[in-house]
Amino acid sequence: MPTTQFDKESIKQSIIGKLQRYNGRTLSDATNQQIYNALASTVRDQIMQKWVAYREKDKHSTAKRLYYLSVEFLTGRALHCNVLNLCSIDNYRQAMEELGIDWRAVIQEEPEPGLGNGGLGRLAACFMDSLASLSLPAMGCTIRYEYGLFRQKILNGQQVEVPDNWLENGNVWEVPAMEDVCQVNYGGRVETEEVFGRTRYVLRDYYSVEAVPYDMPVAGYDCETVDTLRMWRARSVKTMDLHSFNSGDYTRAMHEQELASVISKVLYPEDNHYEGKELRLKQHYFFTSATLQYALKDFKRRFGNDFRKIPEKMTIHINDTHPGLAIPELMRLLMDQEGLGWDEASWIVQHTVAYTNHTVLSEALEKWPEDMMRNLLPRIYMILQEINRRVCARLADHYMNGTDPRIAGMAITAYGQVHMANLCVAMSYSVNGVSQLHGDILKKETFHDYYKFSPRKFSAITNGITHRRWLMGCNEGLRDLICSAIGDGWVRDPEKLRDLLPFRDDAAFREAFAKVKYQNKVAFSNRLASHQDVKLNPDFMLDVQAKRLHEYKRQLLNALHIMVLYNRIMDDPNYTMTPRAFVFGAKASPGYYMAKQILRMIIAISKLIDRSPRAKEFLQVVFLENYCVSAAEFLIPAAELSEQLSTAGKEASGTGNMKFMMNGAVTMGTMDGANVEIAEQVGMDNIYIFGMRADTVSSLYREGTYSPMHIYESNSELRKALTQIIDGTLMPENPAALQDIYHNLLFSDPYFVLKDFGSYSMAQRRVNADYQDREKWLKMAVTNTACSGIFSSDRTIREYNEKIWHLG
Ligand code: 26W
Repeated sequence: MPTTQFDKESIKQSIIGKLQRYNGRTLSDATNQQIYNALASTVRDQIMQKWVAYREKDKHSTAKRLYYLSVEFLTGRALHCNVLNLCSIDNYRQAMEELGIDWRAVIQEEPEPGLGNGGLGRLAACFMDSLASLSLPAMGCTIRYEYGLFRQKILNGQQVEVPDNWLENGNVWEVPAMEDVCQVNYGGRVETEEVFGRTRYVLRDYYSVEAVPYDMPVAGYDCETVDTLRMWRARSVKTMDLHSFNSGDYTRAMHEQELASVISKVLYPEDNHYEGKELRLKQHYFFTSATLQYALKDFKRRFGNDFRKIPEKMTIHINDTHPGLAIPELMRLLMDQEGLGWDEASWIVQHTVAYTNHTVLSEALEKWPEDMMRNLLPRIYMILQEINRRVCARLADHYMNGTDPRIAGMAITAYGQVHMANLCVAMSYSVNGVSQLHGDILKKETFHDYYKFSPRKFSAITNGITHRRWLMGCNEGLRDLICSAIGDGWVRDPEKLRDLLPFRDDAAFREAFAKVKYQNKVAFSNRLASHQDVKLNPDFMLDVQAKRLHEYKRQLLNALHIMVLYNRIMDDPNYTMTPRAFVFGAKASPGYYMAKQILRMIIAISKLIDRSPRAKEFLQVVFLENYCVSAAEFLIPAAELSEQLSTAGKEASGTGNMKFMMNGAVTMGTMDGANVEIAEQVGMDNIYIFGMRADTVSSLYREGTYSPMHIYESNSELRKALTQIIDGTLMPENPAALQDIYHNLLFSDPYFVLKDFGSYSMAQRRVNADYQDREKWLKMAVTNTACSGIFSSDRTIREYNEKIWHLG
């Protein structure tokens, strides 16, 4: 079937027609937002044609399907990438030009769906793009949050959170699928019934919430596949209590409605820190149950009641433990609804569910209070207890000792808590880490005892990013330059980017590469000027750390180093250095006190430098407000140095590191997560590696002998920078404001900031010198882009499919 294409003329007609019909406007008096809507719904029309055709074919397919469950999908704006994947960029661009519309301005009108916190959610979005582009049958499943991650404002040097009402002007891309509305039940009590000699479990006195699916098409690149991202919205089962309404009690009538809809009201702004909040548990069960009800319904439509075939026909992939209730929920549906026995249901689950772990930080591992689970989901809790009983019995057998201490560590319910990671490891057929190092840590530490028990379950699949959004979409200058050098084979096979390697030695190519980078810096600095009233000098080297604010990611290492540079400049009138602009992009969880302190410190440093004409000659610090996918699309193509500073062993993979690399930034990083593999790809000459290795960190933790005070005493530059946190240099109007950072570093330093500082500062000296050598630096930059192909999520998805899913 030929790809459905809209030619330039029909695009123009469609936009003008839509403006007239929906807005009663002509082009000349339409706002950019109205034009965006007309343009986006034209693109949508084009996708819908493909979607209908694809779904018609898919309906009759007997192929295995993937359900990818994730509490976050950080998709970013859809318009540009959709047009890119439809291979229609030129048609749309020309149509817009002939209509006199500024394409770049109009695409900025799209509200960004911020339905994720960071890495985990963005990974899920990259995966959807790759799944569709590789023509694999998949449905992404999540919650349709009315409010996404908060928007960040900086007021008086501090973060202020503003609600993200992304649906305010409607969402062009979604379509409700009313035929799949279903109910999710909470509370009540479990009763048993004897039916034909079998015990049946029935839930009584529960309350229900209705789950309404909204589908977003995910069009693959240059192919017929259009997969679906299904987002569930919660609403009350009773549409309205008419009696209360008629008797004038409007508030009571509305009450029910509102209670139900809170479930899909807002995304929790937590990243790598778990809190046992009941609403979060409700959210997790809500979209997991709705998804499984649908998956089972679809299975029955295709294969009838031959449930033993489930593992052959679908994989339920759980993105971290958040959708882990898929395990007891699938058992519940198979036993209570379909009448299967425990052994059969449990066999099916253990061959259908696959689990990816994304973090080893203990404060991030989900453990739900047993009481909460019992009250909110009594039948699910019963099933969890029975799973636990059987798992522990098997372990006792295996260890030939029912009191072996390892059993408590592996149990699903223990010490009044439900341990979600143990549940997922025990009951999934596959457990994977997201980088090679992370996979090893899971085996050696986090899940060591489970690994010994069933080693073949465990694997490592290194994360990836979609090169369509993160190179072709956001860096058109570089895309065109690459195509002019090596053709466009890399678009389908990104590992062909390696063909760029010989161009390192081509001076003209290097200069063209530098020119693209410079233009991207100018574009980024223009965006900054219009969003934040900050003037960034594009002639400064652009050094970027953009990621969630977290102690383990060590923005503090960067901040302290800037203070040291500031002091060198201020203390020595003859000192010079390569002028550098440090850009930070980071949101802090609203309740994470230390993260907010660190954010304040960075802004204080920025102001300190601004006050000093001498420091300003060499340094600039910019805090980029509201770091999000759209901001990243401007920032990353402009970056020259990528800061990846996590304490080794703590960052499961990182994916920002890959985006920077692909866009020609050189990495400054520890041997952590995927940095290790980036180093392998580019070679040690094209990366700056510093700091302790993961094994050293882990023995330091075990020994417990680390004393940051020693380092404070022996390193005078560091000592001075630390003192300036509290002596009024940074915070003249309130010197004590940041004292908790100071104390934390000096008396505890749980992430070894001081320990790694010396090594970091040495590596930064090398950066400073190397950047002066233009030829050397550009060779490194080109090498990074050339070696980045392996980090395309197409490679990641192929690996998942070969090792875990076996779709199609
Ligand atoms: C329950 C609170 C909570 C919320 C989110 C705990 C943990 C999370 C996520 C698992 C945190 C996360 O996003 N992890 C990141 O996942 C990326 C994708 O695999 C990795 O690249 C990052 O290293 C990892 O921090």
